[in-house]
Amino acid sequence: TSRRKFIKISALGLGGVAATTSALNMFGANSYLDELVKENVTEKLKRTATYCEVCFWKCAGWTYTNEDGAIKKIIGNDNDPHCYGRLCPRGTGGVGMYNDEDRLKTPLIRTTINGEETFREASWEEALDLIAEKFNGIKEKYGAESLGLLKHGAPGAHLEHLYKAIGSDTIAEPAYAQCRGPRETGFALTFGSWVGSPEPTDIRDTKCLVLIGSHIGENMHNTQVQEMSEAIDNGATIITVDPRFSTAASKSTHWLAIKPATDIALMLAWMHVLIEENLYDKEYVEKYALGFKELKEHVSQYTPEWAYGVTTIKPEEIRKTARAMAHASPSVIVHPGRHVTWYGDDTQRARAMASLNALLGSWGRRGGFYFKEKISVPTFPHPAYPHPKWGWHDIGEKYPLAQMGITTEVVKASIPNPENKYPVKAWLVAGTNITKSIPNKKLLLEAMDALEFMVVIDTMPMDVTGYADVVLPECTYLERYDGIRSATNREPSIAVRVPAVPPKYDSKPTWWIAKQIGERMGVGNYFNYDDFEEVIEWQLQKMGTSLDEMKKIGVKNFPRTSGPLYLDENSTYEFPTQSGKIELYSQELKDLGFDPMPNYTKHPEPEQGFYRLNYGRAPMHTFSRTANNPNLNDLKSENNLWVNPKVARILGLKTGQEVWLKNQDDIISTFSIKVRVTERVRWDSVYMVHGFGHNNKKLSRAFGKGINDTQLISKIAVDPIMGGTGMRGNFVAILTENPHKNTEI
Ligand code: MGD
Ligand code: SF4
Repeated sequence: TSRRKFIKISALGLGGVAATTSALNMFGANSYLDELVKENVTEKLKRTATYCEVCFWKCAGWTYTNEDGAIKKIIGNDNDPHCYGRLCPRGTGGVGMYNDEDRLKTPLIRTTINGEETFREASWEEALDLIAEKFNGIKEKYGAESLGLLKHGAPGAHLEHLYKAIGSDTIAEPAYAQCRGPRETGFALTFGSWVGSPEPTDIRDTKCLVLIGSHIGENMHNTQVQEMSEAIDNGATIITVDPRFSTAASKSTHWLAIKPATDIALMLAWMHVLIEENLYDKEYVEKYALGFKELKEHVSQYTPEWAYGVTTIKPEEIRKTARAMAHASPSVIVHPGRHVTWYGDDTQRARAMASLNALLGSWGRRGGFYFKEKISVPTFPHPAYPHPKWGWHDIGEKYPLAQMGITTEVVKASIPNPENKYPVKAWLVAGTNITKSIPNKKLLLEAMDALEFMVVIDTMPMDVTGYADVVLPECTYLERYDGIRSATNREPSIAVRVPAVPPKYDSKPTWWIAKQIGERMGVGNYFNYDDFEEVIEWQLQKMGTSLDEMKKIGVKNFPRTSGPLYLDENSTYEFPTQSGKIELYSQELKDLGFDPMPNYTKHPEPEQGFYRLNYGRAPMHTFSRTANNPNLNDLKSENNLWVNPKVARILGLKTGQEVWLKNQDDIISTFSIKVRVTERVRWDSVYMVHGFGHNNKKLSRAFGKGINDTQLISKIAVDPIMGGTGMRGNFVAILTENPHKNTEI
């Protein structure tokens, strides 16, 4: 049998199955949230500074604990530009991560008992010794480069430091090739600058916000949602392009129910109208842009009438919306989106968005995109890192403009192949549930099966832990110090994360785990501290503050030093591109053999009886990480399948009915999902929220609830420019009979 057999529940050491009476009743989110609203005892509670880890907006907040050390609530920090004093429902419910009784409690080591693979509990000493021994063995045999790191979130930074100290740069995270990679590459090609997070969108001052598949409101990025609501109150025009009537669409002046996979066609037509009707920002384009003539010529053929045939959006609607954008220019934002790996031509779609913004003169303008700034955190002294012989860059060399590691390429490099120059032999997976976030599970399983060693660091017994040789329980963000948060914004700011309570069970912070492994691997000199508190204290002192001060204020704002927030119209500005100008025509792409300006390509369409599988977010959940959170699970415990009434009629489906899905490659969903019949989705697609359908029975609330979209994403359109994995070209048929009737799951 396979070494990497998924360990389900048989795990001996895990013992004591959680009582099902559960935290759900005692600590249900509704009653809990109500309690928070009513409770007004803040003065009696102690507050501790933190920043949130429930999603990656990293809002700063305060954790309130009572005299018994129990966490009573988490609220936003008023001085934080990431949240303006208000957390989203997930951030408020973050305490559920701490209280979840299903949490990983001790280190676990894979073992075989009576021919069955299982986990046994282990001490930290034993688990860390084993990791160091195996990692050192792989390092000696193949080189440190063969140690791969797949990470996401705060634990990643500590492990990146460990990896670089050992001599490996084989690092990747799904936040690039499965998320925002194409937009970073596309915008960098055009404006010379990443969009980054939080996006430098000046939404609060905008007069027109254009959302192309970006469902702000369901996608709960705190300040964006707050600023969008402010913009709506101020009378901004909102244009939403989405095949689904999203929450954002319901708040919009214009909802363009575009045929899926045709967005580039719409943007080419919009550019056509802006240029043909002389509505673009001539002065700005002349002063700052390169390649306008070529772009004008390129889009001259893409009339709204042509785009109508492709997108199903009426020509007058295309003209009207283009004029609305021009009317608001330059206080207009064609939002770059966030999860943008859709159809494989995603960098080009991002280029089209960037070019539209350039024509509208919105980059560097009030109500458009501001010039972001952050403050750099000094590096705590350590010896220079060794130079790896190869790393993520070489593994992804097929994709010339990849700017970060490509998870799927690391996966491929882990499957033995004599021609592979960059063999990866072990993985450390931290803060990412890769079996739910990286598509093409077949390939992923093949890779995990071939690995010589796999370690997972997580707070929860997520699906990915079932494939590990060693599982290490990290304590939650409320129980640990972490790196200083310094992100780009209008003004620079920093925030600290300080433990509000000691770690529950036998869990530990990743900074400690990294140091322990480092010491055991002979690179202890890179971890010259006993406690991470010392690192933060040293850095804060260098930044003119102190841990004491930061514990009191949580967030410190700094004045800008890089220049004004917007373009100074009286002076010249050099964009950080190769040419110093905004590149409407990209010589760099041309030289690499790609289209220098975006083109529309037709993408496959579902066959009879199949529907495009579209997926997105719910405001109370983040990917797969929150599904078992007692507070958030209580708000939404499973996903639904949105089905158009026309489809429901043909198939005889009713709201609430349980169905299964089969995709174009005959992959059948393990679990079922309940139908929601709604006009809000087009007849050619179905929709579900990502992150449900968990396979690990240890997740007492989330196991088997809803369908996991990733399972059905077996067909991937890879972006040839940067290696992103387009995931929206999968089609599903709806099964009304249980296909697993006689099988045990
Ligand atoms: P999560 O699914 O939330 O995100 O993908 P992931 O990074 O895999 O998994 C996070 C994991 O981190 C969980 O196992 C959680 O328990 C663990 N965790 C939470 N807090 C901590 C902590 O403090 N320490 C440690 N060690 N672990 C912690 C996200 C990725 O997925 C992204 S960014 C996007 S945009 C894509 N979205 C997406 C999609 O919409 N649909 C499909 N099908 N796939 C997608 N993949 C991508
Ligand atoms: Fe936490 Fe919500 Fe902020 Fe994300 S947006 S960091 S979940 S409070």
